[in-house]
Amino acid sequence: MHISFMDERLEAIYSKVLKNSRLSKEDGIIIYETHDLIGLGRMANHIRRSLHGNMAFYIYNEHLNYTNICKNRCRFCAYAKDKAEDGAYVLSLDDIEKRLRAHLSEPITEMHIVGGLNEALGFDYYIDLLKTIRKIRPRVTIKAFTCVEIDYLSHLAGLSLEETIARLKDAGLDMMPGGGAEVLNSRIQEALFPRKIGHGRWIEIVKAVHKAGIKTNATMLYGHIETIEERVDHLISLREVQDETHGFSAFIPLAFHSKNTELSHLPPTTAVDDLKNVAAARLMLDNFEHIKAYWVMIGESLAQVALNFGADDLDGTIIEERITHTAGAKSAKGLTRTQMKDLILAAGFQPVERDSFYHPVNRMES
Ligand code: V47
Ligand code: SF4
Repeated sequence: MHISFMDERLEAIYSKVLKNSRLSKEDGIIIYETHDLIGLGRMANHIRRSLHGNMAFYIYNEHLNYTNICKNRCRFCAYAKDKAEDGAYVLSLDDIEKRLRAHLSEPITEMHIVGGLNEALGFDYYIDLLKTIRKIRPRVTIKAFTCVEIDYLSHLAGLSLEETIARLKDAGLDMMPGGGAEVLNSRIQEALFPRKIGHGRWIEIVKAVHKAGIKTNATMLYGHIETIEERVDHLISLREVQDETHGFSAFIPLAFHSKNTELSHLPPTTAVDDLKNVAAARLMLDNFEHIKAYWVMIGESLAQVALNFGADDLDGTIIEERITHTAGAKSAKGLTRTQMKDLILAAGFQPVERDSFYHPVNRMES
């Protein structure tokens, strides 16, 4: 397909794209610097369509955040609280059972579970949490815990990484979400999340998880203090891990929301930057099959547009999102399956309900 570019630096990048050649760090920097958003979108769309044609995926899922008490207190996080603070909570196993039973009429295929690092909870809580979900929802995929929680749990249980992962897997863990990496960079870690694991440990854990046969997603939190070069380095680090393990399923760019955080002076991300992050991911992450436009963070309307900028997945119904809404997200807290389908259809794509592993879900509609 011929594309006429406004920014002629994109010509050389496009000829690499057409030859399926890997893009360099310098290419990545141009991708973020360029003002030729349409040219960028068309290149990313070319790859997106060659992988997935006109299909756009979504999942019928539910989020569960078991506690917001967290000892890390990352500066960008509006969700975490100290245990004595107003609004701090922890869901007991009974609470979780009740909540799951209350939603049993929703035929979800995935539970997405993450929470803070709450020192009041023992390792058994995590094992019993997985077992409770497995008991009530025997067929859903349990996608739970980030590498940050895995690191914490291995210290809490006094077990090696491998043993910790094996115990969680035995209790029902099927897959892991992509959070916790933020930007893999020590300058940003020191400034924004000094108590949380950094680049080296995150990569060590994700490799161990992949080696145990558990797929994960990957993310990048953008729109705070990171530079373009740091974004590109982050994408290249993920690409290198994927070359080695092939354990990543999807990449999700996460747009920073500053309300109620220590960084509340920062403006929201722009639509241009949101689309660039989707396109950059599609172009740089040549060994990732899926790029998600997470509608919660960029809003339903821009997520539709992102389907033409490299994204092939809008994530899911969620039912009740808490983390980004505490930080001021204006999107809905959850969407119905019909709303997800309608968003995709209105953008000119064919909606495909998928399970956690991108197998199509065929439902007998009544
Ligand atoms: O790790 C925290 C980010 C992540 C804020 O894998 C914030 O399918 C924006 O990882 N503004 C959790 N972002 C969310 C996440 C995720 C979401 C949806 C799907 C998947 C998946 C993963 O949210 C955290 C952190 O990077 N975050 N605070 C904030 N104020
Ligand atoms: Fe805790 Fe995660 Fe929030 Fe950091 S981002 S304070 S680790 S809940």
